[in-house]
Amino acid sequence: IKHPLQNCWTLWYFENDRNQSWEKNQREIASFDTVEDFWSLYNHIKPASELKQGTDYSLFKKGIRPMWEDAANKKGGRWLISLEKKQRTNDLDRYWLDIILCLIGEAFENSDEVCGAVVNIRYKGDKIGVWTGDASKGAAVLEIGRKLKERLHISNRITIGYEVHKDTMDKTGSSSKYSYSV
Ligand code: M7G
Repeated sequence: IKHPLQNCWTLWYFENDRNQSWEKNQREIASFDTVEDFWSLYNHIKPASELKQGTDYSLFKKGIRPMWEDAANKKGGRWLISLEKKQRTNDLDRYWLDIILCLIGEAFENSDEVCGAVVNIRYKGDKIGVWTGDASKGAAVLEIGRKLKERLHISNRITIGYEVHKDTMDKTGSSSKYSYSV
């Protein structure tokens, strides 16, 4: 018997094709709801560090699309981990796997608030976001942020911020406004 997960999760892949809308470029790869099926999927896809620039992996609870517009995301936001270019070699794959294990292992006290996570492979610096469903639930958002930092062994000298999707969407300049930070 396989070991069941509390939730069923869907892995998505995004590749930028300018002839199609952003939403259409999000492709569902596979869903899994057991530990064993997670590892067989994980072991046969490329690690994030080997993806092309401009692509994303997203892992979301089944039924939630990896976009702001989804009903489960529209009042939410993300904890954002912005990596320096050189961290692709050392930290990116480890962070992404640790985050996946936090998600599917329901590591947070407020795991119900978690919708999914996204890794963006970008020339200017890779990013990982952990998406939660309700930005107004401050205590839950902060607990998730603190646990993330702890589980990823991110130094206390580094601050990570939580961005409300609405603010990301309306962002005019490059300055981002964080609603919470830990
Ligand atoms: P990004 O890929 O999150 O980061 O956003 P990047 O700037 O480092 O590449 C790039 C662009 O993708 C945004 O400006 C939007 O045009 C589009 N985009 C990103 N997200 C997460 C969404 C989304 O959830 N919904 C829609 N409609 N567009 C999005």
